[in-house]
Amino acid sequence: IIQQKKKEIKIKKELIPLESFMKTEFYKAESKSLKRSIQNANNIPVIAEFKRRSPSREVINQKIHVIDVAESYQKLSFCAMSILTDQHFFGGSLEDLVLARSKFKNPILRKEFIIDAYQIHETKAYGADVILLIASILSTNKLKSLYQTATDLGLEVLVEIHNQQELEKALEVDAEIIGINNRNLKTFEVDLKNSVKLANQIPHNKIKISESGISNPETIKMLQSEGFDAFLIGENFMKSTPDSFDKNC
Ligand code: IGP
Repeated sequence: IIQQKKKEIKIKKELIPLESFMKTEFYKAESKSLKRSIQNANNIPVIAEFKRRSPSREVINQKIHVIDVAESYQKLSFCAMSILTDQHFFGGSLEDLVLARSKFKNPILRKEFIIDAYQIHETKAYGADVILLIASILSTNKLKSLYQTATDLGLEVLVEIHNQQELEKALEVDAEIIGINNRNLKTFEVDLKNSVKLANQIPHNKIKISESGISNPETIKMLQSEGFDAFLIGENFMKSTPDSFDKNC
């Protein structure tokens, strides 16, 4: 995935200079805070994801339209929406951010393999509010500098971890929002026990998000009792139709 990203970024940098992002309306607008949205939620804080397909599942839902999904997520008043913008592996696009923005009012998280500051300026120009930084694919120094770039632009950062070593990286950059991915990105295996063990080592002042493989209220209750503040859910919604999302809540 990273090799593919590097290639894409190189081509994009030649086609669309970074300066052109700065002229967009979204770039000048204020970004919404995920932290505040989670803290002020009056229901269970859910970050609902839009994802057409993934490397672990070839087809999740190819027919569904991002605008319809954003509208339904808005009606269900989810505290944030996450959008996969990777084309090659997830079938997403940057345009999905703009389309979702027209219907969804709470913060939008750009789910992407971010390895270059260029992608962060791009995120701001396409109207998303939060970026994902995956600790496993970034050195501590790189994580630090990308985190800083995002913060300078007014974007919040969700730092994703899966093990102890990655947690240390997240703490070193003083990440305010830490996501524990229940799914191992290498084996695609979901392990909630691993997540709970890690969560107990995160200081209380951090926002803790549990990501992946969540499909029932019992799991959410258990994770809440272990101190998780919010839940990132994709497939469980995406495998049905927008008018029946509420049944999957
Ligand atoms: C959503 P799920 O199992 O509910 O569809 O998972 C989300 O956590 C998952 O898409 C994800 C992801 C990622 C995808 C978490 N971290 C990093 C791509 C890259």
